[in-house]
Amino acid sequence: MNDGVTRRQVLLSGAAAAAGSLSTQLVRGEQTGSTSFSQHDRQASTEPSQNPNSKFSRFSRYHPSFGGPPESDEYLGKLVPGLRSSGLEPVPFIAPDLQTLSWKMVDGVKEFELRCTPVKQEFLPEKYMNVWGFNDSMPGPTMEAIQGDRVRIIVHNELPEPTSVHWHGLELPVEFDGVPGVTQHLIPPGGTYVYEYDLHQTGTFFYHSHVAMQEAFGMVGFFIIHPRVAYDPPVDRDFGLIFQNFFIPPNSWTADSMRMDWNWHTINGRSGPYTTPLICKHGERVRIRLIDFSPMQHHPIHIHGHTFWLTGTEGGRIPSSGWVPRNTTLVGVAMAQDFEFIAFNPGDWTFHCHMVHHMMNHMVRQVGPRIRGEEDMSTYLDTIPNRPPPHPSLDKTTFNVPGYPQKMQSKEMSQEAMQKINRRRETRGMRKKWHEGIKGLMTVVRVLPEEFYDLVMHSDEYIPDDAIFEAIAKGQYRTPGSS
Ligand SMILES: [Cu+2]
Repeated sequence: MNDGVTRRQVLLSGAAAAAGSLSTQLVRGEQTGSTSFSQHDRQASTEPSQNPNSKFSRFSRYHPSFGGPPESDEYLGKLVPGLRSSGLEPVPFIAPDLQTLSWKMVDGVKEFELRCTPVKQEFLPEKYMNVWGFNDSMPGPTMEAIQGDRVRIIVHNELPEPTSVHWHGLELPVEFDGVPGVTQHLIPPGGTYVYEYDLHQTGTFFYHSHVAMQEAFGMVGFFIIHPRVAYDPPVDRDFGLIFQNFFIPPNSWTADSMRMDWNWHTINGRSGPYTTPLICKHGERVRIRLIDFSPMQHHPIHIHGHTFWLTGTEGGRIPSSGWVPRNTTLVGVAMAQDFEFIAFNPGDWTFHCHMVHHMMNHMVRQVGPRIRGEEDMSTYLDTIPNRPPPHPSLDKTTFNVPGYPQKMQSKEMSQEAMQKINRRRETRGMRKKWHEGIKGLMTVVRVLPEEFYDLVMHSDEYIPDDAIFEAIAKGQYRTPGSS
């Protein structure tokens, strides 16, 4: 589209972007007569917020908007549909940074294969932690099925100890429930067990080892069961995130599942800022499904700039009469919750657990003899007024600040590692220092006007740091329906 190209030229004028001065005049000029929505989206969209006859005329999908009174369907966007039509099959489920498990149809049964494996999981660039998972991934790959399917899951145990797999929340025959002793023998190392059952539910479920310490070591994965026809109101995006905690000592790369304290936090196997942002288009209806699979910690999950509706739990879809508007909701251990909202507010919005100890990485207390070379406790106590200096390898400024955890003492990141964080497509055009505010159980939801979405996600053109953020902050984007 010509006007799209013009728009890119504007955005890509690096000097202007760096100076934070995208030309408002140019952008306004371009808006006149502009139709940057693709044909597809125009067909899919019913533009209810722009249609005076629509029952959602009081809620705008493109601006912060109250909608009608609390009893109305449009209150805070409650039942406002996405840009997609009703009556279609569900949109693809996306769990950022995780693979989807493939299946093959065998005699009318969807057949999956899961391997229980030790995993070197890259929590942060070049920081490979020793945990356990499935198919060399922690969390394991996402299983997707459709209500009414019959599934067969062939589980191979490639761990050095016995295991079994439980299908969390599924109403299945007892012999396939995966509980050692109670419903089956443990699967020995090298062994295989086959689970097979029908799915009559829909919702956000998950599979996990039913050996407690293996659960604490990361053995979990999504098991999404879709309805044949997407729920109303239809969403345009369907994201999934699994939140977990681990304790990994300062000089170790191996999770310690015995600890009842936690200093590393992952979303789909990565710690902020390595968590990949969730990208959606301005005006879309978005679902985020969230599982807490931490060993012991609950997570108050918070979104910025929007209000979401709590539309589902690990028990399935909540009738809309029971939906609750929130910006923070507590997700307890082994619970799932589905949030839906209209992405009416363009920008880069933080989405995170609000526990302060979960908003950082590798928290360690930098006091005591542990960091002071060969010193033992008695030497340390004898020299309290004049403590020996830290071990040379730990003699960094950050160590002078006890309990200052954000700096990731002894596990600081190289230039190359930082590039791995900042050179992902999904981060293009964010503020240069965005990663400083994203740690531990934090990620970003990017609500991008259509033309910026295409630029970020579908072009390989250079986008200067700050450019997208600045353009949005200055209102230099086209809002559909306005002129
Ligand atoms: Cu938390």
